[in-house]
This record gives sequence, structure tokens and C-alpha cells, in this order.
Amino acid sequence: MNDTICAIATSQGIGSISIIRISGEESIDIVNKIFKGKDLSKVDTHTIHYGHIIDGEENIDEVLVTIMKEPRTYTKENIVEINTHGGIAPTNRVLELLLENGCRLAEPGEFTKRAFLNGRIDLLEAEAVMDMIDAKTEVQRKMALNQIDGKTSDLINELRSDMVQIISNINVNIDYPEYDDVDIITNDVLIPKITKLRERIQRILKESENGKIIKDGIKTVIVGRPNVGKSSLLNALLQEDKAIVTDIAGTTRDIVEGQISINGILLNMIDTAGIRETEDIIEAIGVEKSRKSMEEADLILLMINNNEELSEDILDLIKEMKEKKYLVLINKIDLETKLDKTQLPVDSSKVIELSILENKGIEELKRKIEELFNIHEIETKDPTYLSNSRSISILKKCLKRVEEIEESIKNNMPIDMIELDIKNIWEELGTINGTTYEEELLDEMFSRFCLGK
Ligand SMILES: Nc1nc2c(ncn2[C@@H]2O[C@H](COP(=O)(O)OP(=O)(O)OP(=O)(O)O)[C@@H](O)[C@H]2O)c(=O)[nH]1
Ligand SMILES: [Mg+2]
Repeated sequence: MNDTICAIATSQGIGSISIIRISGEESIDIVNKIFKGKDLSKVDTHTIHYGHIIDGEENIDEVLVTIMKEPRTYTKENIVEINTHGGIAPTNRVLELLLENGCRLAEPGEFTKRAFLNGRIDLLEAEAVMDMIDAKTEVQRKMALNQIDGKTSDLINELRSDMVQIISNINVNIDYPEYDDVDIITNDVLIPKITKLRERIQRILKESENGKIIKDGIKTVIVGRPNVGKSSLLNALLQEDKAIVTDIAGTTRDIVEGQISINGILLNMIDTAGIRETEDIIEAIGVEKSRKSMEEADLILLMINNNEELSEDILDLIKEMKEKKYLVLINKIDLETKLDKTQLPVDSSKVIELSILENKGIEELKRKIEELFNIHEIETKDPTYLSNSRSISILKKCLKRVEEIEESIKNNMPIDMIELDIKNIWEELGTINGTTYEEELLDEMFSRFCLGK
């Protein structure tokens, strides 16, 4: 039997109401011991009751108590919620009384963990609860809700049921090879089924990029040689003087960050130290950081100066970032043109001309970013995507193994071996929504939740 847990579910500070949540077999009995108004053990489920919380003779607070009896509750256990006045003192005093009367303080995420362990929600749905709490934009909220409603789990469940179909097809062949009416599973029959499965996984993974963008935003790094106007661009986008701007080359030495939103999608902007060879130890560390942020970026904005000739090191930078999404920004077009654009080894659709000084080109830059990441589509489509790195990495592993099976079939591997492989992948996929799970994973995952959830 689970012990009875309690926690303050609302954020702690001054507010008109605080909610203390209690879950477990004894929750009604425990609250009944400190409640004056009526006998809570005799009330109907899903009802609200007015009264006082008392400590012996002393009245502590005037409250409303909600009684929800299992199984139709968040945790599938008896839940009581006490609405106290929302100050720190009354809330803490009621919490202390609950602890003195047999409750244990819940760990972060423990209510949701119980909801999962008691089979009310699966792991993807549990993770989405946290995403909903963290949601800052409309599209983040919609994506979290779809996941809470099980739409994301359906993606995985459908994949798994396709696999069961394949496994049972193979089984019939192995177990009853003499039956005439059973379609004999030959490689010719199997290959298209596996290919379909692979394509489906690939599609889910491709779309999960949108999920990651909705959830984490687009990590956008501005790089280039010193003094080209990188910090000026950051400030212009943020519409505040966040980074120091001077005409001295090497002004920015550390990373400067800020956030803007394009149609509800967050752009995490990172301004970096201008890249050049330098004897200055501090600047050199900054340059190293610039290179590192390029590696981690979802989008690189390489800025060059219209008023300078193209240098070898810019060409090197372009080579380095070709694997990534990038745009080349030619800044200072208000000054005399010394740059020969035709020497740039990039497609002209990736080049934008700017004058930050004269506020030119910034809207075009935003438009290009929108295009590059299909932000319009992300914003308008119903967002059902895998979005957390845990599930995406499991699915990537499964994709690799499905590809291996495709190879094995082509090489005529015995069918019972293939069946075993497919079963293993089916099990692995189950770890995404927690059909199978390890204790350690649960501890790690739920510890990231907030208290009282
Ligand atoms: N003429 C002109 N000057 C600009 C423009 N954009 C920025 N500047 C100037 O260029 C100088 C350098 O700008 P910053 O934004 O500090 O350049 P940076 O790339 O961040 O430089 P580091 O931090 O040294 O790498 C400043 O004097 C800016 O006012 C522009 O479009 N036209
Ligand atoms: Mg700078």
C-alpha cells in the first residue's frame, strides 16, 4: 500500500488561495482529524465542504475542502484538496498539521508518478503535464495538451500495433507451415511491410523537429569577424541595449543572450565574440566559445561587412557551417561596397543585405527565418509531435534497428531471427510511453517536476 502524501500545489507566496493536495488511502481520515465542520468520512465523492482547520482547540484557518474518492482522481487514489487563505503562514501551518497527523511530504512529481504507476496516464502523458506547466506560448500549450490527451502516445501505439501485425504474420508461418490458407510470409511480402514501418518512423522523427522547435525554440548564433555589427543586430532584434556596441574590434568577449519570438516560436539569440586570431587571452577564450556555439546552433547567422573585402577566414567559416541551417548577412550596406558578393560560395537565397544603422533588412531577416523553419506551418498545424529528447533518442535507435532488419531480410536471414528482432524493437518502443520502464528512469524523470504535481 502507498503511504499518504501531501504538498502545497500552488506557487508559494502571497495569493488569495493556496491549495494543499493530499493523496493516498488515508487522506480523508487524516484531514478529518484536523477539520471542524462536518464528518468528512461520511460525505459523497467529488464534493466540496466548508469548515475550519483546527489544531486541538485552536482554529488555524477557514477553508474549503474537496473530497475525491478513488478511482476517479488524478492519482487513482483518495485525494483531498484543502483551499486555505493564500498566505505563507496559514498554508505552512496546515501543511505541518498534516505531517504531524500521518502524511508524508510528497517528492517533486510524486502525484503524477502515482498517476502513472496506477495506470491512469502513460509516460508521454506524464511528461506533457510538466510541459503544460512550463508552456509560455500558445503553440507550446496546444502541443502539451495534445500529448496529455494521448494523441502523441497514439503515434507510438499505432507503430507498435503495426509491428504486432507483422510478428503475428510471421508466427502463423512458423507455427502452422502446413496450412494451405495461410499466406506464406516470404521476403517479398515482408520487405514492403518493414519499409512502410521504417518510413513511418522516419516521418515521426522528421516532424519531431517541429516539436523540438516549439518546445525549446531555435538556438540562433550570430557569428562573424569583429566589428561587423553582430551585437548591433542582437540589440536591434531585442529592441534593447543588451550587448555593448563600440567601434573597437573585439568589444564582445563573452556570450550575450536574449530571446525574441517569431509568430509564437522562440528564437534564443546568442551574440558571440568576433572570430579572429588574437594574442589576448580573454578574447581568445571568447573566440573559442563562439566556435562552440556554432556547433550547438540550430541556425547560424554569419555576418560580414559590406565595407571590407572577403577574407580567407570567412570562407573557412562558411565551410564549417555548411552542414547546418544558416544565413549570410551582409551588414553596413550604407557604406561604400568593397565586398565582392559573387565570391561568396553560397546560394543567393541565403544572403540578406542589411544596414542596422539605418534599420534596413531586419524584417527580411525575420521572414527568411520563418521560411527556413516553416514557422507558419508549425504555427497553424495541430501540433502532435514527439518533443522530448528522451523519446526522440529511443525512436532514433529503433529506426536504426529497423534499417538493419531491412538489410537482414535482403540477405535472407532466417525468419525466426527476424521475428525476434522485431519483437525487441517493439519492446524498446514501449519504453517511450512507459509500457515497459525502469525504476531509475522514473526517479530521474519525476524529480524534474515541481512540488505538488
Ligand atoms: N555604418 C554602419 N555602422 C554600423 C552598422 N551596424 C553596426 N555599425 C557600427 O559598427 C560598429 C561595431 O558594431 P558592433 O555591433 O559592436 O560589432 P560586433 O560585430 O558586435 O563587434 P565585436 O563585438 O567586436 O565582435 C559600431 O560602431 C556600430 O555602431 C551599420 O549597419 N552601418
Ligand atoms: Mg559585439
